[in-house]
Amino acid sequence: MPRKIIPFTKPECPGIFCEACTSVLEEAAKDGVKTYVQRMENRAIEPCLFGQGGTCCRNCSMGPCMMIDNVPESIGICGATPATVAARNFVRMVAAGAAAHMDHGRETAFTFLAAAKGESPYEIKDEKKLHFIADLYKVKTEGRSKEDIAVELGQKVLAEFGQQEGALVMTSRAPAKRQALWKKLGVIPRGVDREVVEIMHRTHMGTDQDYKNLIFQGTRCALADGWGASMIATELQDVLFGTPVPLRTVVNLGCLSEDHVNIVVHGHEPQVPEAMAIVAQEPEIVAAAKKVGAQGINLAGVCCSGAEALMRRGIPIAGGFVQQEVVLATGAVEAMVVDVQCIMQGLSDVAQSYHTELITTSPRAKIPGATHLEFDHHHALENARELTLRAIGRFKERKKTHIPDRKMDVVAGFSHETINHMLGGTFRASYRPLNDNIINGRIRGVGAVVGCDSCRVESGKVHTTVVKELIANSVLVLVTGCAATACGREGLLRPEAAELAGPGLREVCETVGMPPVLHMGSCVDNSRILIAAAEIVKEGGLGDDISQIPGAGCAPEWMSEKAISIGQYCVTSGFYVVFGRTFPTTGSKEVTDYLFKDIEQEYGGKWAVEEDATKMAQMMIQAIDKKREALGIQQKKERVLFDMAMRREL
Ligand code: BF8
Ligand code: SF4
Repeated sequence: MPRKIIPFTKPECPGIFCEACTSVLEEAAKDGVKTYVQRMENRAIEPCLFGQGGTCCRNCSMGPCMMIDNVPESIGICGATPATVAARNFVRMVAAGAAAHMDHGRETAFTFLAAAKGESPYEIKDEKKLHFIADLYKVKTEGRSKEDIAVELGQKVLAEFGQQEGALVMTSRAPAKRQALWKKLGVIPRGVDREVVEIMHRTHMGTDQDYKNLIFQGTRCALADGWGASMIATELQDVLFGTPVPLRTVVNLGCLSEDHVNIVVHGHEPQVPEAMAIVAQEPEIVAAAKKVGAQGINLAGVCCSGAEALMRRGIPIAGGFVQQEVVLATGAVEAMVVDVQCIMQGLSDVAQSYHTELITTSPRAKIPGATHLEFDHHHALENARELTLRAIGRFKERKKTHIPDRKMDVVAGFSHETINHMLGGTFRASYRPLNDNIINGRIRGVGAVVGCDSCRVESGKVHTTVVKELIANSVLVLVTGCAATACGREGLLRPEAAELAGPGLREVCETVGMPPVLHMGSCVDNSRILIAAAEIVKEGGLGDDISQIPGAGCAPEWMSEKAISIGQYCVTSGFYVVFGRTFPTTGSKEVTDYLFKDIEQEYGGKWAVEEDATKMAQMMIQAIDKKREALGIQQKKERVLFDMAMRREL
C-alpha cells in the first residue's frame, strides 16, 4: 500500500499527448499567448506535500496546521491528528464533487418540470423512459398525458433534493444484496442536499474527529451523487433530450471549420448545447452567417457539454479539459459559451488574445473578462439565438487561424439501453449475451476508464495506454467524460479498434459491429455504468452483487473533486477503483490503509493508486481475474502485455 508521498518528478510541463494540440500551442506561444503551459512553467511554488497528502488543515484561524504522520509535535493546535485531517479533507472533496453533480441534477429537474408544464421550448422525447422512471417514483402513468406524468414526476424528483428522511428512490435500482448491505451499514442517502450539508457540518472545527465516521458520511454523500443526483440528471436528460443511440461523429481540433462560424460549448449541462444545436439550423441564423461571409454555423463541444451534445446529437468534440485553451488558440473560434465546472479561468486571457468572445451563461459561474449572458431555459431558443448572433458578429474579426488537419472518427452513444439492445437484439433486449460471453471467457471482464485529463501528466496517453492494455486482454472498456475524448482522439472508439483487442473480445466486437471501447457519455453518465452493473447482476450467472462482477474502474488522469465523489460511490457500490498518480489521503497511513484495504471487508470494493498506466491496467486485470476465480469461471489465460508493434498498428 503506497503510504509514500509521491514527489513531483516533472516540474516542467509534461504537455498534452497530441501532435495537433502541441503544434497549436507552439504557434500560440510564439505569439505570446499564455496558456496552462506557461502557467506551469512559470509557477513560483510547486505543490507542497502536506496539501498533496491531505494533511494540511485550515478549518480554523489557529492554523493552518500542517501535519506529519507519527510526529506527535506536528498535530493540530486543537489536537487534530493527520488521520482526522486527511479524512476531513477527503470528505470535503466528496462534498464539493457531489455538490457539482447535485446542482446539475437540480437544474435538470427544474428544466424538466418547466418543459412538462409547457413553459419552455424543450419537449419530452423519450416517453418509454418517462414511464419507466415514473414507475420507480410511484407516479401513476395509466391514462395520463406525458406532460401530466412529467409534472408529477418532476415535482417528486425535486422534492428529493430537500428531503430529510427516508431513502433516495434511485438507490432501489441497485441489486437487492447491495441495498441490504447499505441499509445494514446505514449509508443509504436520506436526501440529496442534506448529505452535503452534514459533511460541511461534521468537518467544521471541533466536530467529527473520528476518521471512519467522517468517511461513513462521505460514503452516504457520494451515494447521493451516483445513485441520486447524477442518475437523476442522466435519466431526466434522456427523457427530455433523448436517450443516446450509437452514432458516428469526429473528435479533435480538426472539427473546427475554416469557413463556418465556430461556436464552442463548454461546461456540463446539456441545456445550452441543445438549444444552440436547434437554432444553428434555423434559416435566419444560417442566412445571418452567410451575410458575414461564412457558410453557416459549426458547433463543437469541449468537456462534458461536448460529451452530452456528442452522445445525443453527434456534435463533434474539439477537445477535453486540457485542450480547452488550445481550442481557442486555433484563432478560429468566434465564441466559447460556458456554463459550469471544469472551465479554466485562463480561458479569459486566451480569448482576449484572439477575436473570441468568452460568454458565461450560468448565474453560478461568472469569469472576470468574460461577457455574462444569463441563459434561462424558459427562453432557451431566444437566448441561444442571441448567443449565436453574437458569435456571427465576430466572424469578420477573425485573423490568422491554425486549425490542425486532425480529426478522428468515433462511434458514441452507448447508453445502457443501447448496450442492452446491441447485444441482446432488437426484439429481446437483454444482457444475457454479455453475461454469457463473460462466463465463457470471450470477454474477460468489464473495465470502466473514466474521468478528467490533467496538465500534470502526458495528457491523453495515460488513458489510452490503460485502455489498450485492457482491450488487448479482452476486457471490454466503458468510457465517459474526458477519458472518452482521449480515447476518441486515438481511434479507440471506432469498430476498427477491435483489431487491437484480444481474440475473445475481438470476436464479440466483430460479430456485433461495436468498438471494444464504448463511450457512455459525460461524468454524470457514470450513473449509466452503475445501472449496467446492476443489470449484469440481475441477468444472473455472475453473482448476486456488483462486487462479484469481473469488473474494475479507474480514473488515470483524475484532477477534479467530482472524481473523488465518483470514486467513493463506485468503491462503496462494490468496485475496485484505481486512481492515477496521486491520492489525497496519502499523508495519513491510517486513512489510506482503510480506503485501500479495510474498506473492502465492508463494501467489497476498495481504492488503489498507481502512476504507471500499464501497471494500472494490470492491477485491474488481476482484480478481474480474482473475481472470475471466485465465481469459478476462470480459465487459465496469460496476461498479454501490449507491445510496441501493437501500439503502432493504430
Ligand atoms: O465532469 S472528466 S475534467 S469535464 S470532471 Fe471535468 Fe473531469 Fe472532464 Fe466533466 Ni468530469
Ligand atoms: Fe489547526 Fe485544528 Fe484549526 Fe485545523 S481545526 S487549523 S488542525 S487548530
